Amino acid sequence: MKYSPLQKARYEYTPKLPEMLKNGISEIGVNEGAETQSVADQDAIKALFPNTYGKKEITFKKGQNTSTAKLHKVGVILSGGQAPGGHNVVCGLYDALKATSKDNELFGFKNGPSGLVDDDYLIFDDNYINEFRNTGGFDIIGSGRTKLESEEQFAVAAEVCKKHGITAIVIIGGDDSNTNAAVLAEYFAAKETGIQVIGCPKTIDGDLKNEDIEISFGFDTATKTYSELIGNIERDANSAKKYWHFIKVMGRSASHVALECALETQPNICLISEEVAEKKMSLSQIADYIADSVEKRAAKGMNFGIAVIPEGVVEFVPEFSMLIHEINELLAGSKAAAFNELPTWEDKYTFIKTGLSAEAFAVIDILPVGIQQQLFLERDPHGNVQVSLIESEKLFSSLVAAKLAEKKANGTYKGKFNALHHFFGYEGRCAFPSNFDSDYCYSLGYNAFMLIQYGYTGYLSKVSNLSKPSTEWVAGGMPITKMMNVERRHGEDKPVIKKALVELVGNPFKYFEAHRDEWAVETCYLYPGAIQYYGPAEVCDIVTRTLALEQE
Ligand code: FBP
Repeated sequence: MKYSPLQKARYEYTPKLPEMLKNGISEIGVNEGAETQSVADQDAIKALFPNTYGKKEITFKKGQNTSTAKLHKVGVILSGGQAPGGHNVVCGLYDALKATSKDNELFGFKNGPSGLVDDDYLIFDDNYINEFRNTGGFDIIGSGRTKLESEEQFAVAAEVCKKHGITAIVIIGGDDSNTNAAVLAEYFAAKETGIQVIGCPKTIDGDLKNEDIEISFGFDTATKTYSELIGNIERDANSAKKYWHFIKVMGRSASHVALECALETQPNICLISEEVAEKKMSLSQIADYIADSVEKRAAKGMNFGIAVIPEGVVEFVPEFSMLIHEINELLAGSKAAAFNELPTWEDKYTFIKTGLSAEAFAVIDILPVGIQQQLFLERDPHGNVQVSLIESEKLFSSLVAAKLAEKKANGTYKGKFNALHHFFGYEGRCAFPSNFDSDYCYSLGYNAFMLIQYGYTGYLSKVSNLSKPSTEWVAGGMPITKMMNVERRHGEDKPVIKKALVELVGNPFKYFEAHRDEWAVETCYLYPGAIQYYGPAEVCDIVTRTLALEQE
């Protein structure tokens, strides 16, 4: 069998478009709104983007298409981690392009932004693209994490575009990739290349959002996939009644994924990195918080539970950040070689003890040996600790076990604690996109072409009013510079799109906060089940709890 039954069925699914994009290209008019300003640091951003700053907000409407007809050759790039729906962005872009003229062409640059500078591409046709409609993954052209940020790269990109007659590039990526899209758009405009750049908001992490971008695509499907799995584990835990499951979910900088999964499944514990940072929580305090839930549940005869841990949490623990900083210093440059040559872990441990401050060593000392070794042995090519590789689910379960051992010795805890560990990340990034992501992504791609046709550059494709049925969605575009501010990155002040962390005053966190004490002690699990693609709208078209609460 070449295709699974669901894959075949999904090829036939027709993604829904917002009302104003539905009636065909010739009947899509445009409204230009007010001029925009960056969210902060206006003077600095304006000076850095003299050609693309301050442009107007765009909304499409039903009406006469007033753009000037021309042949369009467009290039598309997928950038960064996979997110369900990426294929549909490409399909929407392709369909709009071909609906305008059969002679229009879509180039797919392969394996991420590097494909553009390496001139590595394919040209889409119906047969090729039809195999990817409504499917997960980025395998349609591949993705990559190479950054397009230097003038040399931009000059090569301009040459490649000129060679093929390409006059617009669509970059599908997260906050970093779209920041680079804005810089590229400014470069192309300053050099009068005539090449437009349009971005599309992607990332399962959900941290590319703001007052204009309500949600990045992929978040909906990925969190529904993790929530299904967490719900299944909850049911298993509640059946067997003998394990505490420590479940790490993706989300390196922000905890939107963990929070959404908690809202969907009501686990006993969910850590939120942003809260850990705000309250300056130590590892020991976090372990106490979890151990308290274990103890209270054990007192009620429930020696089982679920703890959801966001991937990036340890970076938000102040003492841990200090430790990482000291390790990076301790092993900087040639010192790493001396460390690597030490024959045994005991020798290395003595080296570490002498090299770190007493405070940093105190943190090391409470970590399980496996994590200690991970910190020192698995470093990136620059010699830095790879925080994302730290198995924080194991770290916290072992800290909790130590706390419980103390409680047992004091006679306050009499339960049993058996921990199991899981990491849900890659499982969700390439799932078949939910109907929401199928529709949203197709609309983003279609809309990106409309922005190109109307001649805009440096814009992010924007589809909003997303908690409503797709007929009420609003399609348009927002200058990327509007989302930017200046931040210190790698020792330099840089114009960047502001990363959206979980807001502790926002509705989703407030809802979680209001319920978590009960969830910590009682068994209040919710079982969301698998994503539904066919059936009644109330099970097929549900938006995330985060989006629904944000738009309440
Ligand atoms: P993007 O920010 O590029 O969308 O990727 C996010 C993510 O899925 C994170 O949640 C995860 O930490 C990371 O990618 C993993 O990256 P890699 O695919 O390089 O292992």
